[in-house]
Amino acid sequence: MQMTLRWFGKLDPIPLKHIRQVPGVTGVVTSLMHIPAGDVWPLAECEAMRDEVNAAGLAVEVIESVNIHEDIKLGVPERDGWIEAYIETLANLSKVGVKVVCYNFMPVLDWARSHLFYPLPDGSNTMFFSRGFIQNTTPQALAARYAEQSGGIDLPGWEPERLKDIVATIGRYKSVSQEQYWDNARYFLKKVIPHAERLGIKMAIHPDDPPWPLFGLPRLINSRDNIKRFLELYASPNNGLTLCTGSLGADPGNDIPAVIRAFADRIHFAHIRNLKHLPNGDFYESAHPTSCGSLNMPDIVRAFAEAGFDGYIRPDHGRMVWDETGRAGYGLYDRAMGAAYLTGLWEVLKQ
Ligand code: CS2
Ligand code: MN
Repeated sequence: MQMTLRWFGKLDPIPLKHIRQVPGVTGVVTSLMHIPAGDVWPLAECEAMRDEVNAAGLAVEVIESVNIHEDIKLGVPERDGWIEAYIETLANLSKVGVKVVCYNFMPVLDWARSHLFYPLPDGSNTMFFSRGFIQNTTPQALAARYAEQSGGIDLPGWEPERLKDIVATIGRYKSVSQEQYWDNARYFLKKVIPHAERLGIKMAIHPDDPPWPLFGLPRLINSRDNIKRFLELYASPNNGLTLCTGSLGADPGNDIPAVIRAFADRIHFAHIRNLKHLPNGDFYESAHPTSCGSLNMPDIVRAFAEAGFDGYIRPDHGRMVWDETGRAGYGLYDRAMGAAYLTGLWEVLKQ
């Protein structure tokens, strides 16, 4: 297991030297956030990213995310050009030593929450998902709410350039059925995975967050059966999974340790965090320890340890504690506590 922390490059208020001081963390997971989804990541920028991270004494072997252009997900003829660009980005990343690329196949929107900084009784705040709120809002209203609440920091997956045509883009999905969406994923994998194999890059799809449909858009990666179906679309170790406990775990019906055991050889990257289910189906992102949320963390880490997992792990979203401010879910302190907690569990469970 290699412990990492997500870092948003030049847009991140947290310096690499602070990440380096988190015990057990040997690398960062990062991306070139300023490049619009679909455009090629120039080699020189990939090299500069690697050099900056390495100079801080950290590795950069995982990218999260290389986002997929909407035309690929929609399955329109223009997709072939975007797929070629995607492969070029993978080639450039392989040249700077990247081993795993995390990505998602969610239409239009990446993750969604009703509240970015929901206050908890202990004085910290965290991301919250209210089903009622989301049912009664629109994607534009949600985007505006995030823009207002996020303190001027771009949120991953909610970058302004992706959102400016949000209504029109969602409209384009009206003609895409769930089955057509599966076909579009298969088309992407068929073109891209042979190159990933050639380049030594493991592709690791991130589950849909939350794992149920939003705003009538199709969903793929939300359950054990659908993960199986996705991995079978292209049988190759390079067509793999990011196991995100917080995303899959928002549905109490998902048995996370069982999912880990079922697909261990295809899991290349893990986001491990806890969340708290509320009786009405709402949830919030809790601190990592088992006592704080609804997921059993030792059971999850044990499933990885028993499978001989040697991929990358990161704590996922954290709360904001100790008056820290910054990017929702991505402050330093709570994620550092999460990393230390997970490292401790791993030490014990590997014995
Ligand atoms: C998620 C996503 O883990 C996360 O922060 O909420 O933003 C995730 O990074 C992407 O879906 C991966 O492509
Ligand atoms: Mn995640």
